[in-house]
Amino acid sequence: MRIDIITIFPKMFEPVLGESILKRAQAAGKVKILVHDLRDHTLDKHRKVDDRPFGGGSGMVLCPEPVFKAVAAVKKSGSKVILLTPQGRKLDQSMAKRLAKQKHLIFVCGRYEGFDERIRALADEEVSIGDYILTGGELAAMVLTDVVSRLLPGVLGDKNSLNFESFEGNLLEYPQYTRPANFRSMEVPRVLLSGDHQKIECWRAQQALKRTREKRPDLLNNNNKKKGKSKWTK
Ligand code: 6GU
Repeated sequence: MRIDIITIFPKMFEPVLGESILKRAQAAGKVKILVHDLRDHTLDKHRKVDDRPFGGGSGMVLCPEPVFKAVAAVKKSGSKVILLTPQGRKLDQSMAKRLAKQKHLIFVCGRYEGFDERIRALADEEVSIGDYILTGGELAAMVLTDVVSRLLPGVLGDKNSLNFESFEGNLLEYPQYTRPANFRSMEVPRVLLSGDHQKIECWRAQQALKRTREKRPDLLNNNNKKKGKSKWTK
């Protein structure tokens, strides 16, 4: 997959793209991520990307011209243009899975004060990462890059780690333990040390359900939305 990110703060992305799984995925050629400075697509010597709003009001508004140019410079047939804005559809795991099937994503980072409404015409989709306001779309673009990239074939080493994670089949993940079996008098549940794989599976299923009921009952009342099935709900 290829991801192009259009932003006025390209440096914000360096530390995130340059570490850990995103770094490895790029090095292995599983995903190609290019960050573009919106100011490179301005025509004036001040490299101006925003202006005062028509009709008055506080703050500055992102101008359409540089954004249209920047998108045109990377767009090919089959590209999907996504505008990061708090007005977008809220990101969830099923949206991530759908986007992970695309060949080419273009993320346009909006600014908190707003962008010219005509920029919306460029977007195939508008995406938000939650009901709160960020100072800009950059952190949202990083979140989207991360959730999509880790779903690409070969990005996560262990195939199973995708199968049983949270939100599969609308359930939170079961509790996990590692050594030591007794840590400061806190014991690992005995069943996990039993070696009885059927029992362990059963315990994990019960725990996942219990946890979800306790922490995120909304996920259980939300079955209509998700298509993902876990082995527990088959
Ligand atoms: Cl995509 N942008 C901004 N500015 N705030 C947000 C957001 C995006 N998603 C949630 N809050």
